[in-house]
Amino acid sequence: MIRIWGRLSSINVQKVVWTAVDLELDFTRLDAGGPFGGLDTPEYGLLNPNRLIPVLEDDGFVMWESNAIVRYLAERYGKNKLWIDALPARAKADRWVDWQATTFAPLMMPAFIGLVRTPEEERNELAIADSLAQCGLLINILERELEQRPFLGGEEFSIADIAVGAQVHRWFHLPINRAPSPALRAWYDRIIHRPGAVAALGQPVA
Ligand SMILES: N[C@@H](CCC(=O)N[C@@H](CS)C(=O)NCC(=O)O)C(=O)O
Repeated sequence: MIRIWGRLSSINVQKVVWTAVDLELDFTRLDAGGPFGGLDTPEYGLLNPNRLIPVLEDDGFVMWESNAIVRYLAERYGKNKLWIDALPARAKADRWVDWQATTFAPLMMPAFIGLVRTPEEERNELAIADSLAQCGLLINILERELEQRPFLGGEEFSIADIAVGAQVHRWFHLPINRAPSPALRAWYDRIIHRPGAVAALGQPVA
């Protein structure tokens, strides 16, 4: 039995849910974190000593760290689907999964928290502007990449598109004016109607 712990408003939970649904896995998601709480119990501490979401339980095998979970699910259940077997193609796709977590997510965090989760009168406008400027540079990188190929990993949809797709979903839902990025928008339109994306990202961005 597969269980995914975590509220669906978390991007890290969204990536895992998107992966599980696209792999057609039978799983249960349990709300935890944010308003649902539950991360400070002794039981949860045994699942994830960091007391963060998501956590995956797969028949007694416990995993935390969202992108590691995405890789695990894709390799275990997604051969010839979301998982690219051959190197170096896999490595080229895989770098985008790390890029989402180490570069894109932290740089977007001040803009996302500021514009989506903070009342207007409490916003740090300088931090938001800086974050948006940095994100603009990353969006240009994605635009150049997606002018050349349909998906981040090449010709096929892969976990690279899931990780970066969940982040780009947030970008397109920030209440800002955006410079046009037609290749990125076309890619987003290609991936956003997949069952996993609908299940993971179908609720309002919050
Ligand atoms: N690097 C970790 C980060 C996990 C993380 O920061 N999770 C946040 C939600 S996105 C969390 O658990 N926050 C506490 C809460 O939701 O109560 C991962 O990718 O899994």
